[in-house]
Amino acid sequence: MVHTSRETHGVMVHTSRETHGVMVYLCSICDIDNLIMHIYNTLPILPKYNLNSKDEALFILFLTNVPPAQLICFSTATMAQKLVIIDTDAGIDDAQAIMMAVAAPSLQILGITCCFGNTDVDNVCQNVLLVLSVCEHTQIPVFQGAAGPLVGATKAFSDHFGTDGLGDVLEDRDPQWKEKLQREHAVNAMIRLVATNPKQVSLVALGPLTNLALAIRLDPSFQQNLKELVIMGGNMEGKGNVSLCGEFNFVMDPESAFIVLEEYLCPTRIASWEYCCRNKLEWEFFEKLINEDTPAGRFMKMITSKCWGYSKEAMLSKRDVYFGPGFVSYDAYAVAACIDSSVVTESIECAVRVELQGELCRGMMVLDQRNKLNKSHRVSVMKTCDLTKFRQLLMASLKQPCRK
Ligand SMILES: [Ca+2]
Repeated sequence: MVHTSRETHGVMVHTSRETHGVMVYLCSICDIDNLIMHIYNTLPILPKYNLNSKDEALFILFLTNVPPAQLICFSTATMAQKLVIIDTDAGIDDAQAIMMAVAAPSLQILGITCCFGNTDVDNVCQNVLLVLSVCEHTQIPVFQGAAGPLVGATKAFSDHFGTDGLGDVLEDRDPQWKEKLQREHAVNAMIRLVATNPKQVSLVALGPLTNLALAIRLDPSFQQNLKELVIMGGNMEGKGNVSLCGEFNFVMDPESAFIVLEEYLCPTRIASWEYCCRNKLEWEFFEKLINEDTPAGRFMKMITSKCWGYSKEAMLSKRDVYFGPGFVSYDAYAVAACIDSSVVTESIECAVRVELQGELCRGMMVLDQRNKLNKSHRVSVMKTCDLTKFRQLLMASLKQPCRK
């Protein structure tokens, strides 16, 4: 009878092909009256419903003549959601990660802050606006942030995701993009949003950490009011992708990475480059992913179509040398950990520091597993990933647009 199910933080939706019915089980923190209103707003053509019970906050709703696909997509905006700010340098993997975040019913994205990185910050802003447009989540505010690192000139942008960050295949850029940005600077927005929601916001950092370093310089209490920080960046085995020992996000602004890892004392989780690569997925899965026949799927297929970073052949002489063949969507690992901490099955708890000197190691993250640095603050360095759950989150991210 039941052929589809999804479980997310106390919400379970079952639909049956025969009756086109849905059962919604709610945990005790949910506001049932708001949910009923929301279902009516989302599905205004509801023919009828029968409310069976509110006992113990268990709520079963039967609907008829509503396609299951619609039901699977209805919003859980009235649920208790995790508040999130995403800081990004929007390349292709950031686009994937943002899609995953906006698709997750358990997240409420307060804003997306932009930083230089994969491309210049103007392109990053445009890329974020475009991704939100594809997913029909243009209500999420986007803020422009740092255009370069704290110290020194901006390094040449990597062409890993094309010069525009999204694979150099987009022909029609939105001439009105600047008008769609918020006027407030990204760093001010981060400080304001966190101060307004103390100890409630998860900050997910997917690019160079410049905005985060600036935030703590402008407001030293910023990090104290964060619920948690999740970073994609750095390395844990001394293997580098843009330098011998350095990972891209940290190498683009080593001083900012240093400041963040020394001064952010909130709970911190790090998806290093090696973590992502060691938990790579099969290229066959990538093919399945980009062949989702949805606006998001078609968009992802287009932006990866000419990008060597998503080429099985091009990777043979690069990442594969260390880790063997596989497809890696770096930033999505950090968002997945934020959505569901059980996606990470093993972590290393230790102090870390970023090397700022040296010809070979500048920008490298060092793990202090023997506590030689005598740092009291320890972070959680992700080690292994539940790939089944990760695949599910990736697939859900491309089934968009989808109302939350
Ligand atoms: Ca990124």
